[in-house]
Amino acid sequence: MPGDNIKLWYLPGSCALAPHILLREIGKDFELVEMTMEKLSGEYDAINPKRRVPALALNSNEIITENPAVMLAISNLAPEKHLMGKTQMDTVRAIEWGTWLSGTMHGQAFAGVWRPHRFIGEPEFYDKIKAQGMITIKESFKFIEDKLSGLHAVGDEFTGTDAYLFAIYRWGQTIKLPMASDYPKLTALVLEVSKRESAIAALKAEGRPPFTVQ
Ligand SMILES: N[C@@H](CCC(=O)N[C@@H](CS)C(=O)NCC(=O)O)C(=O)O
Repeated sequence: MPGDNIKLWYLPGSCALAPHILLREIGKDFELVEMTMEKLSGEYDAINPKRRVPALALNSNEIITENPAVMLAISNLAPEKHLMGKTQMDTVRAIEWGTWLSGTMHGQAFAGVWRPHRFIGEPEFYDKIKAQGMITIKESFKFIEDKLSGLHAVGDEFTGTDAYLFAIYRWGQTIKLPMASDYPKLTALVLEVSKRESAIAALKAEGRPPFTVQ
């Protein structure tokens, strides 16, 4: 819809895939700004001095960062779609999932494996940080698997939490975890997400191959 002036900064295949999918769900025009690791500093500091994606601009003056907040802001643009849950308690649950996925699964577990320098200055300890990160990733996927009871993480319809799980599941594939065999309930959930027009289009726009279970 004209007037919202929506802009999303993203890195291909990153956690920003989740809000990217939600933007396609709401069906409003938006602008995508593809970033690289190099572009995360410099001019981008004016957008997000934390030097991370996603960042969402609304009406050119509100800049929102942090995935759960970004997804809530997008959901609020089309409240009738209930993208962060149908009831107030669903929304609470979506935020509960989002803060844990962002803080523990992403900021602790995957960051340990991919960004060990964020935890310790001495490179000789990186392998230990990576190994602990891998343990936490596996524990976290197991936690998700045990928690899921159907094809959706929150309520009985698609929400941003499913999109977030989809983005993170792909990282599990990237690090070659046996996702399909070890996490069958999560695999069924992300397969549902992967069939949505929004997810297919978002992967394509980010230059990623179509999703497949490996
Ligand atoms: N807490 C932030 C973390 C965002 C984040 O770390 N994003 C990654 C992409 S998945 C990033 O920008 N990485 C750049 C880097 O590690 O320098 C959130 O949940 O939005």
